[in-house]
Amino acid sequence: MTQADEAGLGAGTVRHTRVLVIGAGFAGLGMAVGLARAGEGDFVVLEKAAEVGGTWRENTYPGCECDVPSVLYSYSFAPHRRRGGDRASQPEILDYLRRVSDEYGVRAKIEFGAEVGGGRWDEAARRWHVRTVDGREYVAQFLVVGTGALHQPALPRISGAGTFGGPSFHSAQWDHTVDLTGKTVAVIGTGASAVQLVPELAARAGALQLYQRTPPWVLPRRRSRLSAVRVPATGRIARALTYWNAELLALGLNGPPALTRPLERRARGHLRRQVPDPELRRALTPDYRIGCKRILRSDDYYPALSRPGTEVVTDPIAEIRPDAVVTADGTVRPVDVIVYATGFRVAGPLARLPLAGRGGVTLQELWWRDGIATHLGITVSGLPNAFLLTGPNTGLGHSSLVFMIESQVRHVLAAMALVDRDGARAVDVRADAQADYHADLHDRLASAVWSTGGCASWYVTADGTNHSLWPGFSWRYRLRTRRVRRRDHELF
Ligand code: N01
Repeated sequence: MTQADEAGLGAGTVRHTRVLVIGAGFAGLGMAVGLARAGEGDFVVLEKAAEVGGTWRENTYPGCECDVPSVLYSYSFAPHRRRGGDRASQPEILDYLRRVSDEYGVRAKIEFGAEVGGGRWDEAARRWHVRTVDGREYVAQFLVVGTGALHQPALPRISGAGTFGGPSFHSAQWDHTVDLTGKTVAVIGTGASAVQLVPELAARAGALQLYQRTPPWVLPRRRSRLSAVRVPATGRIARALTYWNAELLALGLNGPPALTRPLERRARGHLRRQVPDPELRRALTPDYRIGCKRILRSDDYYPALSRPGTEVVTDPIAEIRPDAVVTADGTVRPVDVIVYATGFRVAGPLARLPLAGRGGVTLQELWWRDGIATHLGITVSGLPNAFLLTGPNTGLGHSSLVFMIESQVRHVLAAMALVDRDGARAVDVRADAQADYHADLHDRLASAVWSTGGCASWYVTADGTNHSLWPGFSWRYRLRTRRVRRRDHELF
């Protein structure tokens, strides 16, 4: 059966709506509020879980927080300013999203427990037909996909992993029934999740083994200059100052190595100050350019690694036994619990959602055939009236994804307005406009640190292509997405 067949719909009750939004995380909720604020009342949000929040509902590991200041990692219409510290914890962000969904009146528009199985474009009716896995059917003029980029855990293939006798789980699927007090815990991975959970575990566990394949660059936590000087700034001013401060980093990530050297010096100084043992320091010193992988910010990660009872293991893992992790040098380290802080399958969410566009060709078939290509990371030629939020190449290494989401929401609203103004029913981005955008994007990516910085990361696939990040300033993306250019689109 092809994906297009899978996307076919069965019989049953059908609900008609003008706009169907998939997902009620930051992206889907942002879209819902955007629609409501634009006076568009005829929309439905489908959410597979029983609550809003997306990644902030799923990730509950100890120490989980957002490393982007909350005033920026929140919607512009509801800046989240905190007292004491500029970073919000996971429960606080989840609470913020719940509040937004209530206060902006969009909760009533969300159908919970509605996992989408697929959709197909009906060319004659100019409508999307979407079905949930439990058989509910929807017909919508516009389809907005806000399923998120990072929610399918990646578990490494390690020989014997399945034989492990104790509890083992991924950082995004934390098993809160496991009491780690006094246990010997192995953490595999040293990315953004690990850097947050390791200090918590080091304090709680009896012993901690951190299996590091590549050391991350770690900077001290951002200090809120606003709270330091006690400026009675409004959320809006605080947000603007934080935004422009973050944008400076885009210069370094997209410029020559000389621009990021001061940051590397700062990170090395941080390491020197926090790790007195020269051998451990050597093991924790990265050998690639800062920014090539996500830059981490922590004041308690390095101290946790210097605690008695914590061991940083740099020898590669050879196998896992029922009660131990064995490294390539033959050392057998008994452990009680294994935590996989090993990241996510990047192409996962969209690859699993069959969306059949014009001629019954699915998004996945288009991308397998021609490679992953979009226009602005939002639209795909051949999928009329469908919009991706947090789509390919719209992630950021230096600022807040919420800014990108809001740019996308505005773009979707502008596209809908264009269709209405034109008296048309559908809009499809032209293949040549998409190809031009794609070529320019990948030209700009070629000189960015993610391609040239000498590391492997989830940003870049095995063939060296970056399908994850936006190169350059986020305000350029905002400007680029502000209008829907008539000449780049077919209206019908
Ligand atoms: O995952 P990662 P993450 N043996 O892919 C290692 C967002 N996020 O969950 O570097 C040993 O970054 C792997 O090693 P290496 C953010 O966008 C945001 O931490 O490939 N190790 C690496 O160290 C982030 O970028 C926040 O050599 C193995 C680690 O596992 C994204 O989520 C907080 C291995 C995976 O790191 C992903 O972060 C948290 C193996 N076989 C996350 N396989 C915010 O605060 C993999 N590794 C906003």
